[in-house]
Parts: sequence; structure tokens; C-alpha cells
Amino acid sequence: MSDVPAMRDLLGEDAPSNWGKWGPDDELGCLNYLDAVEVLRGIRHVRSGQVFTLQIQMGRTDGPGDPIWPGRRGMSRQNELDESTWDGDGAPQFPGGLHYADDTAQIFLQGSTQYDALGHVWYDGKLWNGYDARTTIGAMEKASVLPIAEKGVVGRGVLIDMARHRGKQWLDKGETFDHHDLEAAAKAQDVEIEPHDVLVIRTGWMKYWYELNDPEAFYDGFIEPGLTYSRELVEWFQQREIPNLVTDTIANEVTSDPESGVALPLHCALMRNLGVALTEIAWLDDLADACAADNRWSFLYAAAPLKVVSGTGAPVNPIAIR
Ligand code: UVW
Repeated sequence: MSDVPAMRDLLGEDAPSNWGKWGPDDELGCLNYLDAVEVLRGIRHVRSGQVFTLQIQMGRTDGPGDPIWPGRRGMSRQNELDESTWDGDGAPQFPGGLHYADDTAQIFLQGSTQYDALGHVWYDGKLWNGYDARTTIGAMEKASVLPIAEKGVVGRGVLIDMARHRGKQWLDKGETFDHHDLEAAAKAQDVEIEPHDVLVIRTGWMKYWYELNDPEAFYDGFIEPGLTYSRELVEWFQQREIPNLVTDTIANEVTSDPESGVALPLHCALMRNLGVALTEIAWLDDLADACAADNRWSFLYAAAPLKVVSGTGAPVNPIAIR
């Protein structure tokens, strides 16, 4: 028998929850906080007109390829039509002589920078808002990525640069931090994490992936750095009404809770129980350099994952404008 407790035992029968807060049919969770007032609040943080795209490049075939959760594959893109199609007979012919290139791709929806659907993870047979986990079978009937994609995510973003704060290029494997560390880093950056902020945390982990250029070493004893579970941390997220957590790691939290050994408890505590949207595998280094250069760490954050019907998640290229 494993000594690792069940998710329910770690998080508690009375775990902080937002189920029912936005009605019995809700599929947006804390993204409900992002209303028109929050869009206008975000816009007030645009000062210099600099634009940063936060997706990693998708389907790279050079270097280490794409960073993905073990067991998934990065996008595989195939060319279906190109100029060579017209070298032989049988190519499609168009009046006027038009030629064109076409691709198809096979992708894990979580295989690049992406939004998780709120129903992407669960325990005890229940998803976000109490939906039955059997509604995931075959296709996600409830809390898929589609409602997030239809809404769009726009508000004030705040970047907390944990790697810079600790004087490192990137955090170490399994290195943890919590809300006290976030507050301390924010204070050092002279910025406040305000209610309804899209919380963007840089660990340097994506940079590590590309600079290391060695997937075998990266995945050896796979454990990412990240936020670590405590009930107090979950309450902190709930009290600040954080709508969206964005990080430059594959899973937004330390892979395995250092005390209990439970895998990804914050996915359950934050996403399944509170309805916080998770955005993973973001490229934050260019944005962080710009923020550090003029010591301004807030910006307009805007993102919309692809509208994948019943999707468990979807790729996204979020934009930060400052
Ligand atoms: C899992 O939930 C396993 O992965 P992700 O990091 O895509 O949420």
C-alpha cells in the first residue's frame, strides 16, 4: 500500500470551494471575475505600447523540440501540398494557375502553451462545480475549454519573476515557493498583486528547456519547480479572487507535493475546487526582461484559446501589452 494520501485527504473534506458561486451551470469559474471593469483596469496599465506574445514556438524540429508533460507528444506537422505537388500529374488545377501550400497537424491540445479546460482534472468522480466525471467520457460535455475560448481572457496581468527574485537564471528542479514568497517578490519588484489580477509567474523553466537542449536530462527524475500546496495558499487565491494563473512551467506547480508525494494537488485545489483557469508553458523571458528594464510589472493581458468543441484544453498565444 502506498503512503501517499488520497487527494481528498490532502485537500480536506471542507477544502475551499467556489462550486455554485456562479450558478449550477457555470463553466467559467473565476474567469467570471474578468468583467468590463477589469478590462478597463487592464488597459490603464498600457504605457509604452510594447507587445509580447507569450506562446512558445509550436512544432519545432530543431534543438530539444517542444517541452511537454511526460507521455504527451509535441505537435507533428505534415506538409500536404507544396510547389512539388505540381511537379507531377494529378495536382489540383485552378483557373489562372494558382498554387498553394497546405499542412495538417497532429497535436495534443495540452502540447504547447495552453489553457486547461476547467474540467481537465478531477478526483472523487467530480469536476469543477460538481459535474459528474463521467461527462468527460468520449468528449467533455461540461467545463470544456470552449466556454473559456468563447469568453476570452482580458484583464490586468502582473508578472512575478521568482527566478530573478532568487538571483537565478531559472529555478532548480523541484524548487518550491508559496504565496509568502510571491508577496515578498512582489514587494521587491515594487508591485502589488491586486484582486482579480491575472497572476503570471516566471521560473525561467522554459528558458532552461531550450538552453539545456537535452530532453533526457530535463526529464530525468522529472520534477518541475513551482508553487507548493498548502490550505493557506489556496485560501490566498480564493480571497484575492485570482482568475487565472499563468506560468512558464509545464504544469504550473511543483510536480509532486514535497510533503505528501501527491501529484499536482494544486490542479485540484485551484482549478477543480476554486475554478481558477490554468495557463501553462508560457514564454515569459522577453516580457520579464522588458519589465525589469523599467521596473514596471503590470500590463494588459489578453488571451483566447482555440475554440475546440468539447476540448480538454487548447493552444493559445496570450498577449501582454505594456
Ligand atoms: C496534467 O494535468 C497532467 O497536465 P497539465 O499540466 O496539462 O494540466
